[in-house]
Order: sequence, then structure tokens, then C-alpha cells
Amino acid sequence: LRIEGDLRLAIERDEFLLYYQPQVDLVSKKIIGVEALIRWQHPELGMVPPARFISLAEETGLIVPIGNWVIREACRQSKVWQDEGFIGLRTAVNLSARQFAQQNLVQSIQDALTATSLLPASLEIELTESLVMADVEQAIGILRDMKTLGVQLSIDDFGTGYSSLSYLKRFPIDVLKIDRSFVNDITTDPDDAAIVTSIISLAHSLRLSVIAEGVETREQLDYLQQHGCDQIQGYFFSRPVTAEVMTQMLRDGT
Ligand code: G
Ligand code: G
Ligand code: MN
Ligand code: NA
Repeated sequence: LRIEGDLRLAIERDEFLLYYQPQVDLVSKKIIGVEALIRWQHPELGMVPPARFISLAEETGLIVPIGNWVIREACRQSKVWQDEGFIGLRTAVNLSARQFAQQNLVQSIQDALTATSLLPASLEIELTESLVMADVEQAIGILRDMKTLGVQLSIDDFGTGYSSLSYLKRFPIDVLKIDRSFVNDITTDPDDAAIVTSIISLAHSLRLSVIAEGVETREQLDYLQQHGCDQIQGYFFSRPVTAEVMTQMLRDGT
């Protein structure tokens, strides 16, 4: 298959890039974080979205070198922002199951932090429920090692998986990200509204902060703010943008 061969060569051909989507604090109204999202600039196919190649990268194991590139590049860019004075800014990267199973994951994260001199607390690792629930005891060990490095940990797409609350308590995580499927109808579907407010309470009871994903309207934002959600991410504020555009948004202080 053409695309698999091309994917294999994409790192050395320098065809990947990261887009960044801002996360806005609902109290300070400032950008306090960004999520890095990979894009593939294919010489003939143009911009290939991750939905078209992440699962192939997982099946072939290519996600390991690609994921290491993502971590390294996100750290490099985050350090540039840190040096520009955006000190508290967090940069989040997504981790896939294959990467989580990789023996030297924690070492690769450490290497990226060392190589870029990034403050470890500026890096956030996004995990999914299925990823940490596959082997709970092993996951807790890896998460603890990651916390020892000083990075932040979040659970992505929260609510769509099957994480048990008793385990959630044992994971040394910092942030819950409410899946956008619950946020979508928050102002019209009482069940979704109840789920979202429950996740906010749960997060706060466990002393975690909580981000709502996929916020597209003012009404959704208002609802989340009224119910004590800490941060939002979504098209209402901004789509994922290039590092250049993100830098301008940070300078503008929006
Ligand atoms: O950026 P976009 O909205 O198209 O992302 C689609 C999906 O691809 C999301 O589920 C997102 O988590 C995933 N994704 C984006 N970038 C990365 C990455 O660097 N690593 C992994 N594992 N998944 C990513
Ligand atoms: O799985 P993960 O949460 O990492 O995926 C993030 C994905 O969500 C990216 O593909 C990103 O482009 C997408 N996304 C971000 N904000 C919005 C939004 O407001 N609406 C929708 N539909 N998708 C969004
Ligand atoms: Mn994510
Ligand atoms: Na998500």
C-alpha cells in the first residue's frame, strides 16, 4: 500500500507538523494551554488528517517513532513559547496505546525534556481510559514514573470509556477532559447536561481540574462556566492552528 510506504518515510522527509488548539481558562479568560494535533503534509495528497493515518500508524507500529517525534516537537515549540514569556502555558500531546506499551516511553519523554530544556510541568500527556484500564497495575506504575518526571497527566475523551471510579482515584492524574459528545447537546439534552455536571463535580471532588472539549457555541460556554468547569477547548474559541498563528494568539493575549 502506497500510504504505508509513504508513512514510513514521512519522518525523515520531514512531512509531519503540529497544529495547536488553545485551551482557555474560564476564570482568567486566558489561554492556559494548547493541545498539539499532528498533521501530515503529503507531497501529492496534500494535508492528510490524523483520522486517515493514525490507525494505520498504530497497526504498523509506526506510531512509536511518530509519537516520539510529536513529543519532541511539542517540547521544542513549548520551550520557544516559554522563552517568549508564556511561562505557565501547558502543551498537551496525545498518546496512543502502542506508545504506552513501549518499554522506554518514560525515557523518551525524559530525553525530549532534556534535549529541549523544557520545564517538565509545561508538558501534559493525554491518555485515554482504555489505555490506562487495559492493565491497571502496570498503568499506575508508568503514570507514577511520568509524574516523577514532573509532567502533567490528563484523561482524554473522559466518559466514553469504562474507567472505574475506584481506579480513577488511584491514577496520579491532574486533569479530566470531558468528551465532546457530551458537550455537544449540553444546552438541549438534560441527560448530557447531567453527565457533564457530574463529571465536573467528580473531577473537583478528586482535586482534578476539568476541561470541556468541543465547545462550539456561546450557550455551551455559558452553561459550563455557570457549572464551574475550569477550562474549555473547541471551535467556539479557535480551531487547531499552526504554531505561527498560535504564537500570535498568545501575544494578542486573547
Ligand atoms: O486533529 P484532529 O481533530 O483531526 O484529530 C483527530 C484524532 O487524531 C483525535 O482523536 C486526536 O486525538 C488524534 N491525534 C491527533 N494528533 C495525534 C497525535 O499526535 N498522536 C495520537 N496518538 N493521536 C493524535
Ligand atoms: O481525541 P481528541 O480529543 O484528542 O481529539 C481532538 C479532536 O477534536 C481534534 O480532531 C480536533 O480537531 C477536534 N475538535 C476540537 N474542537 C472541536 C469542536 O469544537 N468541535 C468538533 N466537532 N471537533 C473539535
Ligand atoms: Mn486529545
Ligand atoms: Na478528546
